[in-house]
Amino acid sequence: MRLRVMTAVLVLAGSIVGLTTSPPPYTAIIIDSGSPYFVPKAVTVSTGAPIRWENPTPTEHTITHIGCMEDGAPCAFDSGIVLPNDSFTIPGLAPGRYPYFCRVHPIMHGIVTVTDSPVPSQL
Ligand SMILES: [Cu+2]
Repeated sequence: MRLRVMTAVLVLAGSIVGLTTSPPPYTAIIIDSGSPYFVPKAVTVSTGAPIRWENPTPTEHTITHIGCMEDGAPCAFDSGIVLPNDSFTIPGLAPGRYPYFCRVHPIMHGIVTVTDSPVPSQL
């Protein structure tokens, strides 16, 4: 009897630990076939915080910083083609605003804002 109670307590403790496990160590942006195309369309992250774009659509996309298309502007990130069910992760960025779009579908736009201040987690 006492053993059963102990087992139940351990299982309960284990599930509590499971529930409080920290979220994935990156901010996830999900690519969508319809507007707003990048979900969420605008994200704010801390300096150096990784960002990951996931492509669950049946279509190829890119995640291309606007600067990559402008002469002399810094190109912060350009994924190249991201295949369906694939993803693109960047390790982190310096503070600033990073508008980006999809080369395949230029109507697809999003923006990443990177700040020095701590950012509350976005769920
Ligand atoms: Cu696209």
